[in-house]
Amino acid sequence: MTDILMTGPMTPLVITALSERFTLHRLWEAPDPQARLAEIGPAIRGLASSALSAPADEALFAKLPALEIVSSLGVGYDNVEVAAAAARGIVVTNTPDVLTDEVADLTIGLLLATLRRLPQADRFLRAGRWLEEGHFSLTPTLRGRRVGILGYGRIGKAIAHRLDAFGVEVVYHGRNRQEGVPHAYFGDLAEMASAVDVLVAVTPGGPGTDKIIDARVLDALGPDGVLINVARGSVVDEEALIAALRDGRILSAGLDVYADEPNVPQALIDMEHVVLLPHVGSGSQKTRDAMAQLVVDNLVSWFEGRGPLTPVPETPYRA
Ligand code: 8YV
Repeated sequence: MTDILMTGPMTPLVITALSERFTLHRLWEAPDPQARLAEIGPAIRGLASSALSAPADEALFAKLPALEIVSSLGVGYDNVEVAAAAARGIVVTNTPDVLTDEVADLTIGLLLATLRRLPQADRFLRAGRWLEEGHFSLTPTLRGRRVGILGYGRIGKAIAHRLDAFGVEVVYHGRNRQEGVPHAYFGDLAEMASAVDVLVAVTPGGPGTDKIIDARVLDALGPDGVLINVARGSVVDEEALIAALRDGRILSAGLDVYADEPNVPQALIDMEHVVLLPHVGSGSQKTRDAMAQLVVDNLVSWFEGRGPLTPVPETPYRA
């Protein structure tokens, strides 16, 4: 049977399905993972990985000389060093499409929760403050806002489509202007930030987008501005964000992702006017099961000689 490596725990569905068809090596369970890796590394032909596993990088690939494919859970694959994989002829797959609607739904939920302060209202009621103090304070609103989407890919478009139905204007920024789309393009992120009062980050992580939402962009968003980040923590300069929130240079933020997960800066936790989620964008049972199945299906398809199902564009496979 083909040897597959898993460096960190993944959902039971992946572990069970892979164990049935392959020899699955669960590296995190070994008493000395490095010693185990040295022993089994030469036989490994597939790697099952996720954003939460150890990075799939050159240091790991160097120990896996027979590696053919990395099947990664998640649409984002900044956990995989794709250039190093490409150089070694290793194909990388991710799990696009199956989570698009789920993440877009969650983004709308987070946006409304942030503007209308839903978690704060819930806490207010539970603390008995409705009885003691009367009505909850009036909140900001989505009404009349203009939303800028940073990252107008599959999920970005699904968010924009939902916002169209909410009757708010949507614009976008990305590397390129896209033809035949219903939303206006901004070639410069800071320019878009100054033209909107909600900025939704849904762009891939990695070196190309590292801290692109910096103090300048946040200042352009302005004192009534709200940042929603469902992308990667790396996309935002977290220190600059904390300072902007603390100084009232932006109004609020709804965050699902952080620079050093699961560590969330205490400064954010201490702020009553932000909404913080523990990276749950795709986290429904149904969607995570679909993502897990796609991780398995990519490996099965590859090792049955049918090619990868959802290869990322940077790695060598050509259909
Ligand atoms: C995580 C995500 O990957 O799809 C993505 O890019 O951010 C999430 O779905 C998921 O938590 C698995 O690690």
